[in-house]
Amino acid sequence: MIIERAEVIVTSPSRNFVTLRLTTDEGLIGLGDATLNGREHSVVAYLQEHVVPLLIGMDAHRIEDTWQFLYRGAYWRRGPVTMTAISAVDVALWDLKAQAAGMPLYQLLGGASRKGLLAYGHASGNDTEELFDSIRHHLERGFRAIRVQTAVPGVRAVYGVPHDVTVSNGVRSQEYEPASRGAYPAEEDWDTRAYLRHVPTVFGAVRTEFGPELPLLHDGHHRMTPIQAASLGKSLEPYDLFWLEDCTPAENQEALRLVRQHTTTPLAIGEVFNSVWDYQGLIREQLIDYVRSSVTHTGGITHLRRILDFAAQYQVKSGMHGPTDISPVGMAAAMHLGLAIHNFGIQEFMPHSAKTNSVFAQSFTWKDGLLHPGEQPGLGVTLDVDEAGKYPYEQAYLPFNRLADGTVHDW
Ligand code: KDG
Ligand code: MG
Repeated sequence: MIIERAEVIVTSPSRNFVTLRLTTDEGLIGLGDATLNGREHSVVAYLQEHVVPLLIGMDAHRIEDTWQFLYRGAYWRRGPVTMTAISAVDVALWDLKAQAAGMPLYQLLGGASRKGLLAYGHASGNDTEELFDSIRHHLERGFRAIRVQTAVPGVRAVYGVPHDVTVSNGVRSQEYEPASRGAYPAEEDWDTRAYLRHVPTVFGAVRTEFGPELPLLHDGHHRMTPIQAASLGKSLEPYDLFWLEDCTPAENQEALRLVRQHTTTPLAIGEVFNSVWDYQGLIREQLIDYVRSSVTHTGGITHLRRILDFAAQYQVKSGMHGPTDISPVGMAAAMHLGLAIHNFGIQEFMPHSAKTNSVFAQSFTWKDGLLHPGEQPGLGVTLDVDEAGKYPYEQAYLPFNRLADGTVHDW
């Protein structure tokens, strides 16, 4: 199975996606997600200039060898651009191997360990009424676990809460898309003390309204110092969160030690990580409970599986990143891996738009609150190249934060 063509396809149906498309001498087509939100073209260039020329003529069956060749052969290790590019190649090769074997990818990874994947949706609101509506809306759509994000009094725009809620036929659109198209990032503002005062009151109200059973999650989005994060974890304990995500900026693994000493709220981290080395201390010291990495940004199935196998030794589970900036190809890879591993925890699931789905045909199912990647050979995703061509790339940036005095703060 020889790689004859390797194309990097950039398309923007609702938002930007980058996909690596490999074609073999037998005419099989394998796909890999290479989308790095807000920095898409860096991965396009990495792939086009430095990786595609190496792939032509290669044996597509040699997944491990190709991974090591791209990782070690580059000399420069790790980093989101490199690891996203390697992931795209790795996932496209797994897609091809599974198609060649005539089985869905999860079968090649060891077969199903469960019926389907518990997935959480994103509920949010500017006030309690909006938030409750949004939670009900997600429950009606089948979600059995809900991430709760809320506006903070006095703060203009907050991560996770749509600024412009659209209402069509009486239904509010509650999907939050942080990257905004334009030539400059949107500026948001932030006040950690106001946030720390407000969030526990919101979770209290949600528990009173929806009862003790519903798994609730929350994303701190890297904004707190370790001691602030410890204080939030402690004040949320009565509301029994499934997890508190990214409570501190992720670069400093030691910060989590301090947080852990003060709270039993489960911790999830790692959507901006890209290798096992980012997790080494966190997992070995059992400072986290969930690994947030996506297949897309962490060196593909090959490398994320290695992280999750390491995590399993310490009872740390998966919680793969799954916002809309993980393309349908990346989501399919996550679903196959999640179905196969033993230490699956939960999958983030933010459904893609109809426009996105017109470019990427998918075979996953969503039933009784569980995702399943489907039974088609390979990943089960195809890319309609003509349809993709209708949506050219549009510059888009993630927002950034400033404090009241103008200081740039983590977004
Ligand atoms: O590209 C950035 C988003 O993927 C990120 O803001 C989403 O934090 C996120 C989440 O938990 O889904
Ligand atoms: Mg997050």
